[in-house]
Amino acid sequence: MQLVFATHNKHKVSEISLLLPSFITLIMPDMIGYTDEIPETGDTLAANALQKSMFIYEKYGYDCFADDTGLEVKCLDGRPGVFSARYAGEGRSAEENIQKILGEMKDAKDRTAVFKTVIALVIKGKPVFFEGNVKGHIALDRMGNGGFGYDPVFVPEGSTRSFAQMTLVEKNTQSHRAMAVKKFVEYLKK
Ligand code: ITT
Repeated sequence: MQLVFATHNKHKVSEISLLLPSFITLIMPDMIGYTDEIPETGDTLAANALQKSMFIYEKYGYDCFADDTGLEVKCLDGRPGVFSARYAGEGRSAEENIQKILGEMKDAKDRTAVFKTVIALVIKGKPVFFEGNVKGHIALDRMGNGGFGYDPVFVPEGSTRSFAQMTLVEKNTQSHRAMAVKKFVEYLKK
């Protein structure tokens, strides 16, 4: 089965590839000639995931899926949430997003947070959604150099290490994305 993964994020591709069974062949947007930005202008993770996968489906006719992810921090009233990619401003780096969160949480006692992923799968134009969540907390400072995005400051519940201090395989045993992908794979197996 061939599926386009509507993303330009290579880290997501590496994580997800390790979790997919061999009957699924991933096609990346550039392999079908699409190298521009994939629009995501919704105000929920589900809306953005659907927008990304529908965009490719409608343009090229391929069955497709997309992942939209957000970090919800309790003491920031759920921010950055759906705006996680551009929290420090349009075009800003992951490092700048991290520094903004750490600055806002300088005096925070409650550092709990949830990482959420929604995957939207579009087969023959019909959407299905899969969600994965992981609870954890925001570290006092960045820890580790692995992973991407907010990984250096997110410590999942039950661990003392951030996602950036874990191997891909370890992150995949407990991450928001892995939880959503497992549900997605179960669905495709049926
Ligand atoms: P797409 O092309 O798939 O849209 P993206 O990087 O824009 O890639 P999202 O909108 O889903 O992806 O991500 C929102 C933000 O959350 C962005 O800043 C990511 O770096 C970050 N993020 C997503 N998944 C993450 C993860 O597993 N660990 C840490 N940060 C993550």
